[in-house]
Amino acid sequence: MQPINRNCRDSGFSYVREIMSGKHVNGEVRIHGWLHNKRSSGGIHFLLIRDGTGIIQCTMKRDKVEPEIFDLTDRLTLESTVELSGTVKKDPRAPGGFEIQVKELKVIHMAHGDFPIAKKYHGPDFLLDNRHLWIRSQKMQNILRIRAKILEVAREWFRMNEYTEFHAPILITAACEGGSTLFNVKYFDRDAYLTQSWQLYAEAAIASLGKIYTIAPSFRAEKSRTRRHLTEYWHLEVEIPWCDLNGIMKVQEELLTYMLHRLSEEMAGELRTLGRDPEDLRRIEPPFEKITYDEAVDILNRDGINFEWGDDLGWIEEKHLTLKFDSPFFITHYPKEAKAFYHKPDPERPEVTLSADLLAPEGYGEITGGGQRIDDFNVLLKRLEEENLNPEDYKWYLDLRKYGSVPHSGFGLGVERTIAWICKLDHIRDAIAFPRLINRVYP
Ligand code: NSS
Repeated sequence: MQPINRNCRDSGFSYVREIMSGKHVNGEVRIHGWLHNKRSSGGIHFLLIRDGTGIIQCTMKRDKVEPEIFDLTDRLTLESTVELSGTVKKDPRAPGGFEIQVKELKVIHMAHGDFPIAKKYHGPDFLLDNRHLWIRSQKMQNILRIRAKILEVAREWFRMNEYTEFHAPILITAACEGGSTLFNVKYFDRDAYLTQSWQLYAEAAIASLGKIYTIAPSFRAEKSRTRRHLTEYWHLEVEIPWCDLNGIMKVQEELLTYMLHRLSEEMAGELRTLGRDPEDLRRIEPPFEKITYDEAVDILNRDGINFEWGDDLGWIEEKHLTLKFDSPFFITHYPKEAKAFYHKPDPERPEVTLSADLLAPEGYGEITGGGQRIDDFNVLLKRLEEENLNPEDYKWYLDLRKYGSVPHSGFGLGVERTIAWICKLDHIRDAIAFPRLINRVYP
């Protein structure tokens, strides 16, 4: 094996991405990577080499290399790792328009000949069992690169707008989003839980840091098998003091629009490969449409979907509503009973809350949930009791309404749900490398 510093930029190896941008045409390059695919015909081996920055076709002609190299390449198994050198040529027949005409090739590791993922149809369970290998596929590469870019540009927006990143504990003792989806953890001789949201700690931190955000895992013991629920997902959350419901919707509009526009600029190729026209993202502009929960219920009932006022909107209802839209839109003012205890009742109509969910269009549904928080001690205490939560467990959280309470709002965006919509995925599991689902914690 080679020393690890060979991956560094000054190692003498070129990156495939660079070559595919046309930088080295007619020049000599050295690359290293994995054998993504191979075919041979008429004394030529066509190798597709993947190096983590891209995939390039490398052609090896029998009469242009040593016979041993040609024979070795003949035996080269899929996913073997190699170093090779040759001349870069522009060739419209090659995928991406460039290829390397190989002069030398060295095998670093000859892979076992039984790479489980073949060029044929594999069912979803097989691909999930072999996820550690399936993430090498072109589809997963594209999704994972878009995922990384989404978080990169979100951080960019937070930096430009002077937010501070704040971290809260993962091991916690009080539910944020209701007890039914809490994961229990044995914490020495007592019980603890895995966090559902950073929010309650964020409400403490705004008194220290002002406007803050995080990008961190959240956990939900979701017992339902759906296309949009993970048990472990990444949560982008924001909390802002001196901010009301309208203010927090505005923040979401601006942040999401920035993210979508940046993606359409920087990830156009990857998006197209996944079936998403970058123009779909580029044309999205604030303000987003807003309908109230009441209006949503009216639409559903008018369209023959039986839905009772007070229930939370589920998958079927959201799918129905979002198929009517081609841009994200808010549903506001959910009933108290459909939302967690911390949502501030609307002073003008206390049976509904100052809440807003942002729904992705095209049948995808909720991608963010948030709104204005209760800032009054007594109102909060009453809501805890109404929800049968033990105020003792929330003592520190109640303190925040004793010492410098402030009108404040926040939201949480489900990273994988957002990716699923942007990348037009059928199932949320493909928005993360190693999905955790009700029946899956391996690999
Ligand atoms: O439960 S939420 O609607 N809201 C909260 O957790 C707030 N405490 C966030 C906040 O105000 N800081 O979840 C927020 C988002 C929701 O809109 C989904 O996009 C996502 O988190 N979410 C999930 N994604 C994947 N899988 C599951 N199970 C899941 N649950 C929520």
